[in-house]
Amino acid sequence: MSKTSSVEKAYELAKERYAEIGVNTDKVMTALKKIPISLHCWQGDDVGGFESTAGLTGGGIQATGNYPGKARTADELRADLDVVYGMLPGKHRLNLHAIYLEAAKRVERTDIEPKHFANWVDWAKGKLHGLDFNPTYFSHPKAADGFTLSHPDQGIRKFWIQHGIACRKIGESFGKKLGTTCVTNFWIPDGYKDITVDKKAPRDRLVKSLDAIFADKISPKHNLDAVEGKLFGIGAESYTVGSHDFYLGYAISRGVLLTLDAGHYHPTEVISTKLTAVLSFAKELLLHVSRPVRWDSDHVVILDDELYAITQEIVRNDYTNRIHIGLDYFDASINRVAAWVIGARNMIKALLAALLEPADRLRKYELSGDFTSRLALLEEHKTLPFGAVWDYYCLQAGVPVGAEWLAKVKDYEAKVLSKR
Ligand code: RNT
Ligand code: ZN
Repeated sequence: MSKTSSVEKAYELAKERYAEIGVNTDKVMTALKKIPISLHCWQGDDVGGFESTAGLTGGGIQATGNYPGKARTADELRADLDVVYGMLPGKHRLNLHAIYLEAAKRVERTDIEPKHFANWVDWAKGKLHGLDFNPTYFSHPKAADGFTLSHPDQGIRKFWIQHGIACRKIGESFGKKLGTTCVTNFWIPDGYKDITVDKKAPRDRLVKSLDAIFADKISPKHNLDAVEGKLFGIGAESYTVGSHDFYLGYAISRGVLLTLDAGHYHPTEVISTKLTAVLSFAKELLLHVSRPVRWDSDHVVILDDELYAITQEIVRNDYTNRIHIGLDYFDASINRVAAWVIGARNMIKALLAALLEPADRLRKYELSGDFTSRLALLEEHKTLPFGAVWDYYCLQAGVPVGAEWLAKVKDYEAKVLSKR
């Protein structure tokens, strides 16, 4: 039997099994096609960007590993991304950082403009990718002491406010040019390494800086702003100005999006449990799906319990229009293209698994107090032939089925990446 016909046959059988529990797999695949994932550009070059050759410095984040073949130019990064998107069923977005600009001469962060991202926009237009954006508040001399928007020095704060304003304009231009809303996400590293006496003043300054950045109204059709909190960073272990609680309050009071990064909480705290809580009050969320291993390590996203839990929460509560899904990890210890593909395919797979759930039935059991049936069905559901639906979904989309993609990435590595 050919691979194609065995995938089709397995799908027909799987379709019957899901129909038994009231799930229509064809409808599920149609729904899945409509959910874009925003791929993070920074997996391709260890968060280096093209502003200088220094690579990632400061910010309390770190890409570890020295696997050969990282992208050195925007053209190389786009070529790598084309390979990645070719392995993913569905149409997906790209999440850019300000340091991925293209300019003949160094442009200061306060002065960046849409024109510095023209090649990205042309590429995105041609390939039908939406674009998202991030100001870069690290890898810069003015961020070297670990403070940016909450810096005690007014001049430095002003510099970073200007950067934020410039970035929102770039986000707006993406939205306008591509006809799909750009989410511009603000994350800053500000914090202290050791016991902090005045935890209030930096937060007061951060509120003011953010308010100044967001003062100009931009149509939400073109650009949405998001703020991302975290618990700690390397060198900022004791105090983070932009903590979760800080940004939860900020986002809700100002009507901007809150970003939840899976690696930004205490080790046993998960973001999946927060979605319904935050969306009781906030309009929309941005997710940075990541995998923390003992710390905010940004490992490649795998199909683990938390990934399933995140997608179940999104699907069960019909949040696909209120939650923007982005990935955020950077592993430099394995083939970077493969790292992208593994994480992104897992994200889509987990969404598929969640869509295949007999949610109405489970809800009825819960409401009627039949917790026995709830648990029984949840457990039985885990071993239904979800892989057969996934394979068929890939086949239909014209992308590699199963581990077929790996040979293609190895081939690309031999022909392109290893020559860098
Ligand atoms: C850092 C944040 C932030 C970055 C990117 C590169 O802890 O997660 O989102 O990873 O901006
Ligand atoms: Zn993040």
